[in-house]
Amino acid sequence: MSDRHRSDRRCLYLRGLKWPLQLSDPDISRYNVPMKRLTIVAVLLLVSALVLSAAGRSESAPEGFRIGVFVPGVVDGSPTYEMMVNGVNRAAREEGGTEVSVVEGGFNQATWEEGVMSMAASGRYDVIVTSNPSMPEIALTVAEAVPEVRFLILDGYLEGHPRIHTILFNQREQAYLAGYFAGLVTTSSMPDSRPDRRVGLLAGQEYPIMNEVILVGYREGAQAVDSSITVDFRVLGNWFDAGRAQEIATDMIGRGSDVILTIAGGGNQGVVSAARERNAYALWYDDTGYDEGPGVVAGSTLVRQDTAAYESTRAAIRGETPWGTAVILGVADDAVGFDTEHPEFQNLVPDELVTEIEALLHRLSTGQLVLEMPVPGQ
Ligand code: RBF
Repeated sequence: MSDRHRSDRRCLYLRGLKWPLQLSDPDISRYNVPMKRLTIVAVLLLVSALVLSAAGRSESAPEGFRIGVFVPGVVDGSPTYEMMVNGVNRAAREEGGTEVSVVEGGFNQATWEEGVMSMAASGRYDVIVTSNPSMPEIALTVAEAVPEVRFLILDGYLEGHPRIHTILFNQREQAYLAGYFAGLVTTSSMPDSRPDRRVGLLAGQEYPIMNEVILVGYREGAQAVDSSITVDFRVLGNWFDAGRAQEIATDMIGRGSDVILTIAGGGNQGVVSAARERNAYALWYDDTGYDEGPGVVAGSTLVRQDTAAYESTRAAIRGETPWGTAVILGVADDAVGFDTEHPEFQNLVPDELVTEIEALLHRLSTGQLVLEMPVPGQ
C-alpha cells in the first residue's frame, strides 16, 4: 500500500495534545466525550481489562493473534462492511495462527461505544478492526480507557494516536466519478434518460463526509458534464429500510431524476426497485453492483476496502503497522475506481460513455485532474 498520500498534517482532533491523555485532561472535552459517564465506565472497564488481560496471558490461553472486528451496523447489505470482513478473514487465513471474531454492533449508534468498550476491556483482542467515519472518535475514547487495545480503522481518519492506524479513501474522487457518470447518463440518449438535467443521491444518513465531500463531489462531477444539472439530495434516516428507500426514490424519479446514486446500506435495494418500476437508473457506490439490478444499475464506483482490510490486517499480524499514522488512498493508488469491465455495464451503456469514464479515470490516476480529499477535522 502506497504511503504517498499519507498526510503530514496533524488532525484537528489531536492538535496540541500530548499522549497519553489523562482522563481528567480538559483537552478531552474537545472530543465531546461525556466526562462523568466516561470516567465511571473507564474505571470499571480498566479494572476488568487489567484482570482479563492478565488472565489472557496465563499459560492455558491460546497462542496466536486475536482480531475482533466491530461492525457498526450489520454486515449484510453494507458493501464496506462486507469488504472489511472479507479482507480481515483472508489475511487471517493466509497468515495462519490468527483468530477472528466478528461482532455486529447493530443500528443503534448510541450503543456502539459501549460495544467497542466491552470488546476492548475483555482483553481478548490484540487488534480491533472497524470501519466508518464515526469510529475514530469512539476508538479514541476507548483507547484512552483501555491501555493495551489497538485499532485499525477503515473509512475513517485520525492521526497521531500511538495505538490507532486509519485508512481513508478519497471520497471526493469517488463521488466525482459517480457524479460525472450520472451527468453522462442524464444527458445521454439511453432509453430511460430524460431531459430534466436532474440526478439524485440517496444517503443513509447525514454526516460530515456525506454532506461536505460526497454530495459536493457528486455535484461537481455531474456539473463538469453539464453545468445546468442539479442534484436532488435525500436522506433515508437509517441504513436498512428498503421499503422507505423505494418510496423516496419513487418520489425523486417523479420529480425528474433519471439516475440515482444510492449510499444507503440495506436501503439500496429499494432504490433499485423504484428505478426498475419507474424506468430510471441506479448507481452503486462502494463495490460492484451490476448484479444487484441487471439493466437498472448502470454504473458502479469502487473502493478497495477489501484490499485495504487485507493488507492492513496482514501488517498488524506481522507487527508492521505504522501506528499513529493516517493514510488517504485514491485512484492513483488503485484504491478508488469505477467498474467498467463488468459485462452488464458494457451491455447497458453506450460505448462513448464507457470511453468518457475511462478517460476520467486516466486523468485522475495520472494527476492531470487532482481532486484532493479534505482531511476530516481540518
Ligand atoms: N454504510 C453502509 O453501507 N451501511 C451502514 O450501516 C453504514 N453506517 C454508517 C454509520 C455512520 C455513523 C456513518 C458516518 C456512516 C455509515 N455508513 C454506512 C457509510 C459508510 O461509512 C460510507 O461513508 C459509505 O459507504 C460511502 O463509502
